[in-house]
Amino acid sequence: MTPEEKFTFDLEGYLVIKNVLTSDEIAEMNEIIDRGDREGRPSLWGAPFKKLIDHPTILPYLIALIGPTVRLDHDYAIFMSEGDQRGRLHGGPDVVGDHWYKYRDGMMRNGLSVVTYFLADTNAGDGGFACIPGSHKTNFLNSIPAEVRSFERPAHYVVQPAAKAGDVVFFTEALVHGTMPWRAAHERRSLLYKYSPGHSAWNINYYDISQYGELTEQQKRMLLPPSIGNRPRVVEET
Ligand SMILES: O=C(O)CCC(=O)C(=O)O
Repeated sequence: MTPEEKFTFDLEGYLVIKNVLTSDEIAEMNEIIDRGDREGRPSLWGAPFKKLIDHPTILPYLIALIGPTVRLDHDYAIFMSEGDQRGRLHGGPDVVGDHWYKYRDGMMRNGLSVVTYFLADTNAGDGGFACIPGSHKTNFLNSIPAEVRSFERPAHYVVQPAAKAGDVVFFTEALVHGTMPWRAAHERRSLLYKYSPGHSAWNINYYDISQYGELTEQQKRMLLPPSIGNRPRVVEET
């Protein structure tokens, strides 16, 4: 992570990481989705999706923000057509649970965090992922009005980041976030790969690596169930 990315993540609780996927990769994934793979875990939809478990551009962010024991907790896709609605604003730093953000001695750490791959453009005003920048550090989580949480009343502190196909939004679940109604004529296509520190789990269902065919040693480490004693470290390729 660059110093400016560290500054921005600490300040806002999310990052837009540009051009993570190539146009060939986006086209290949969209073709597989067009052929009908739209249900369940995207990581099981074939090689291009399996690669996202430990994408080399994203791995340094996972290690810097979640730590070297990072594990994939769960993954799913969001598809939305014009007029579709989903979840209101939720998340935020919680006292119990796995939504947390900490800083100490130059190190940032997070509980459950999300890597969202955009397979279609999301322009300003299209809807989809929205958040309250900086709310991962709020002390007044319960003061967000219900009508702002439900997007019935716009508020200047709620933003909907624009991202192009191939970009990634990385955010901590300690950030207040949700899904604005989708307003664009084209389909929203997002893949959400959600990671936790090695000692924790959000999802009760752990990965069964026998479903995945061939996996690299790194991918196997990242699909391990939660534990911390002697857990193998995830490493960046050199
Ligand atoms: O990308 C979105 O629409 C929001 C996803 C969400 O609400 C979540 O990850 O909990």
